Amino acid sequence: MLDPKMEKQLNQQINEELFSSYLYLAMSAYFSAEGLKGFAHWLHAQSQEEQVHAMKIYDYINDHGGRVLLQAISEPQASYGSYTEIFKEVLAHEQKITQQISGLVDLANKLGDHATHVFLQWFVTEQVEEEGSAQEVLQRVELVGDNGPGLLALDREMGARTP
Ligand code: OFO
Repeated sequence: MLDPKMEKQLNQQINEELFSSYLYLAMSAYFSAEGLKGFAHWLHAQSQEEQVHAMKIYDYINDHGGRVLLQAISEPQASYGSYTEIFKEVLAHEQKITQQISGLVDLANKLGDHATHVFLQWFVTEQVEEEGSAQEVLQRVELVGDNGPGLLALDREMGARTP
């Protein structure tokens, strides 16, 4: 049986993961409109991964006698000043999620909730990967800057992302 405090925070994290999905989908739509299909594809795949994250928590709450309560998802930003700004936002967002996951781990420790502590380890590891890939893309986008051919080459590379 989940402690009510843990249940509340896990429900909040479902919302954060779904917002992440929505945010990356909005960014994907932005790149589609810009004609950069590779970046759009990369962010679309990222958006889908976030739904998987949300569903992992959803299933965990249900499997542990908790109650899933879905909340409204905030509207994501629709336009950006530059491509660099988008990936700075992706990295900052992932860093925020990492902090939230750490907060959940701290709460699980405080409550002596070993099952949730173990469950959250997957997310701890995943966040290292998520921050790493956001950082890598940001560095490349910064490197390429306004260089058209460089941007198109990077777009092709981004389009090759597999789930
Ligand atoms: Fe991109 O992070 Fe989910 O958890």
